[in-house]
Amino acid sequence: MRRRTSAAAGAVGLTFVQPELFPQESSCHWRIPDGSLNLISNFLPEAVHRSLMDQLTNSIKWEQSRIRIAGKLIHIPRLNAWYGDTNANYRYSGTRFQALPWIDPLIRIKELIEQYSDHNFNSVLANLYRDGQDSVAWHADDEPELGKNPFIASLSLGQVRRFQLRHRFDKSRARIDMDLPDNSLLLMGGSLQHYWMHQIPKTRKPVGPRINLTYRSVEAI
Ligand SMILES: O=C(O)CCC(=O)C(=O)O
Ligand SMILES: [Mn+2]
Repeated sequence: MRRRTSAAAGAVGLTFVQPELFPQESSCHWRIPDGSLNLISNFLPEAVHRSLMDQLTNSIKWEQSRIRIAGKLIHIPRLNAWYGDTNANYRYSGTRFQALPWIDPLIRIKELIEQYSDHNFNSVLANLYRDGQDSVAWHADDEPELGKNPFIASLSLGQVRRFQLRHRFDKSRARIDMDLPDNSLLLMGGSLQHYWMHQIPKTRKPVGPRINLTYRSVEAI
């Protein structure tokens, strides 16, 4: 990763590298076993961030996906869309997603995250949480096409929502709760997807829309 700074509860601050590339951001590294987790605040420069929520709300081809659970097709509680290189297809709970061709804002964000993180991506899963009843249930991003130790970069825009992680095997580990604010970038790497599950729970609070973009690299399998 290019640069990191500052600290928050449960996290440790690291040192600056190349401050000229992302002058506005600050980041914290969560010291957890079995994986790596970094949260960067104010990631995108304001000129890019300013109109992005409206732009993505209007330009992404949002779909209501269905997944099969116990033989039944059910609507997932959010809208989503999968963009990527031509052969970057993805399977999730029995549903196959064919990548839509990249659109300009998604490519520009991809390039900024690649510059920052020193990782490359060939696809992005976009999620739209319309209100507090939209959510994503406990899961890990551990599908075989994501490779052995997937590096996933997750950009949040709009309404702040709670993100939770729990260890899959070590029940003595406390659940981690963090809020993902507008324009924050969560980097998940190492063995995190094998040992930890994550979710965005529903909330009864009156909350506005949130867009989350998870950049990934999928392999043809
Ligand atoms: O919305 C988020 O922050 C997480 C989304 C997520 O975990 C996923 O799409 O796999
Ligand atoms: Mn996930």
